[in-house]
Amino acid sequence: MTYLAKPKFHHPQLPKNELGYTHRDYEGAVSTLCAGCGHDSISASIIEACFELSIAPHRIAKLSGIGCSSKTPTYFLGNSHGFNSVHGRMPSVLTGANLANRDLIYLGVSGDGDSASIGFGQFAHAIRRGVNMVYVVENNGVYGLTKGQFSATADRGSKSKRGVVNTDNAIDLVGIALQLGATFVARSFSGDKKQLTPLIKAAIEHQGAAFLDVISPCVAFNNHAGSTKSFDYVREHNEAVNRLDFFSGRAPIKVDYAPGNVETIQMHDGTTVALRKLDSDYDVHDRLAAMSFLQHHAAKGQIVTGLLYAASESEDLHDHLNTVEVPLNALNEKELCPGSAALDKINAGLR
Ligand SMILES: Cc1ncc(C[n+]2csc(CCOP(=O)(O)OP(=O)(O)O)c2C)c(N)n1
Ligand code: SF4
Ligand SMILES: [Mg+2]
Repeated sequence: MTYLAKPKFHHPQLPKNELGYTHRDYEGAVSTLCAGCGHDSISASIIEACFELSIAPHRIAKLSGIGCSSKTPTYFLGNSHGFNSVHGRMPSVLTGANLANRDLIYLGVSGDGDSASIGFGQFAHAIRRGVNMVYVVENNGVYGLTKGQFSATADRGSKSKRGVVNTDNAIDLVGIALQLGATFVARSFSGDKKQLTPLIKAAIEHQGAAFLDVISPCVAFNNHAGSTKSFDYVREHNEAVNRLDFFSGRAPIKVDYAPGNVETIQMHDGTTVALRKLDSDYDVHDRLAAMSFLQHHAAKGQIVTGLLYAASESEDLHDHLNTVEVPLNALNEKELCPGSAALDKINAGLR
């Protein structure tokens, strides 16, 4: 058996969302990951975000590559579409699916090995094309599934469980995503549900390429002294740029009016995201400033978390390609084969 089904029984008084669904309707099979794995906490935040947004599960397509992280879609959204692809190939499969049916919400789940090593090129091209998706990297700095080799996001100088020191420079996927034009870029920590859940909600509502790097300690191979992706290290070096409260365009989901410097962002589709800024001169709409902020804090050994960049106006691959509004997989024969007269006209235009 490759997964354990959860019993269907649940308490009749479980809270329901606008659609009448409970949390249980957004869960998947019982996780087979190591107890305490950060990836399971990310799954919990994804379940919470989709429940709170009242998304009908059949409107979501979850896609992944290979790794412990890429196994997680089995453990959430059991009633959604899913495709577990090949190592590092999730972005191209997601791009194809998105082009064929633009009506679904695409959730790409990957690991640091899956996206920063074998799938680095695929990651880069999906981001630079502006595919409308939520791209989540569950980043533990190791290849967890294959027993803890350093991944390309492991910091130079960090130590493996066996005491080996990493001599390679690290790839910061957040920096790369900013440089490649992602229109929503954020980083969080698996153990910070309060920050992570609203970020996932905002990323889902964002129209365009939304990238979310989530530091997710691997309790089996990367949660010891010397690791820069361990719980303790991240807690000590975390620099949060803002606190995010998310309000959907349909109905307020969570409101927190505690004193502080609050900035409300108007999203492309009319929804709003409110940020509580900790740093008074941090501007989430300034890509260049975000890049320099990131580098500046990385040089000080600080991991910046929060919403680093959100474009005020964004567009996606369908806008770039000028595709029709109707999903391509729903076009009928008449629309697909307009007849020989139309073909003659096209041919004449090419002469
Ligand atoms: C083409 C190919 N090469 C190598 C592997 C072996 N392999 C499986 S998972 C993995 C790394 C996974 O690391 P990551 O994406 O960081 O996921 P994690 O397990 O850490 O969550 C590798 C190298 C494979 N399955 N397919
Ligand atoms: S090996 Fe690491 S990444 Fe994989 S399930 Fe265990 S703790 Fe999680
Ligand atoms: Mg990994």
